[in-house]
Amino acid sequence: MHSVLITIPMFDAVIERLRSHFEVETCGERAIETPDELAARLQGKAGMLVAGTPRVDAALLQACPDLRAVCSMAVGFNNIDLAACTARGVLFSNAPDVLTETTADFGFALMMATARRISESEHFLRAGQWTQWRYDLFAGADVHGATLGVLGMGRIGQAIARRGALGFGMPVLYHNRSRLDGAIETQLGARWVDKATLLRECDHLVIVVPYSAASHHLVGAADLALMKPTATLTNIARGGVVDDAALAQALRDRRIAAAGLDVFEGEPAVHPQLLSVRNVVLTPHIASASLPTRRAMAELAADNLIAALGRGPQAGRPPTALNPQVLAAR
Ligand code: 8YV
Repeated sequence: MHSVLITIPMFDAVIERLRSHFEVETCGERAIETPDELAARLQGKAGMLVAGTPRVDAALLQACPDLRAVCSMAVGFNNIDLAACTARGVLFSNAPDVLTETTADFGFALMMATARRISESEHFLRAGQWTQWRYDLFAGADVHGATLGVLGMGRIGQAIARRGALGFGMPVLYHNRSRLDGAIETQLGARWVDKATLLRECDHLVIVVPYSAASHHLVGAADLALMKPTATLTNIARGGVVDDAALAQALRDRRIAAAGLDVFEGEPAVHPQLLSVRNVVLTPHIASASLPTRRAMAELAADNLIAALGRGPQAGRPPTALNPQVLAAR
């Protein structure tokens, strides 16, 4: 029987399911994140179940010669060196699709909370500062009918565009390296524009691009300067896609009206200036966090692990492997 390591706190039912296939070591209540602890606990393990952390690179793989499969319950995999996995014959799978609608719900909610100043007004109320009604008390921007800008038009970007266009009558502009099929653009009512036009023309920008070297600081000071002073920016992509220091400054200077952030450079640390400005809604990387969706993400990672290590009805065919060729070569 193979041994596997679950590096993150996990649903009991998923642990039990994996126990019917493997010897399972769990991490308890605290995720294993440091390379040294990870390497030590991976000795003799054929598989591991991870999420958006820890970093899996050539050095870790070299230190863990028994490892055959790394299965993540996240869709984003910027913590994984996929080429290094493939070179060492280690299968890697992520968890697409199961979180698309839940994450889009959250992106839309965060954008609405940002536009309508929900967090800021709640803090005001809790602080006992609400003494009378005023016509301009936390008056924000409308969402319905405003122009939605989507930066990164993958599955989640499209689900957000659909919500905006069909539910809120929003004209949708988007920027993506590749344009969508014309039929999908028509269905979403979405128009491709270059990045500068997107930034200049949208009222509410939602960022949903995967993180890579190419998307590092895709939105920085010069980009923020193009936006309308009344515009909002929502980031549910990854920390590092937005230059957080530049964003904090733009919020402080009211270069843009407000931001909604679920992801941060260097999270769980948050740039101190973002903590001190009021016109930002901050959440701790929870866009996919509905219980049914988190369970579906974990089950999908387990499906992949079971299939990758040659068990179950899908043996040898992990459903969402990104380098399935390594299995053929075994
Ligand atoms: C995860 C995410 O919760 O799937 C992703 O890429 O960002 C989230 O759904 C996160 O990665 C967990 O580390």
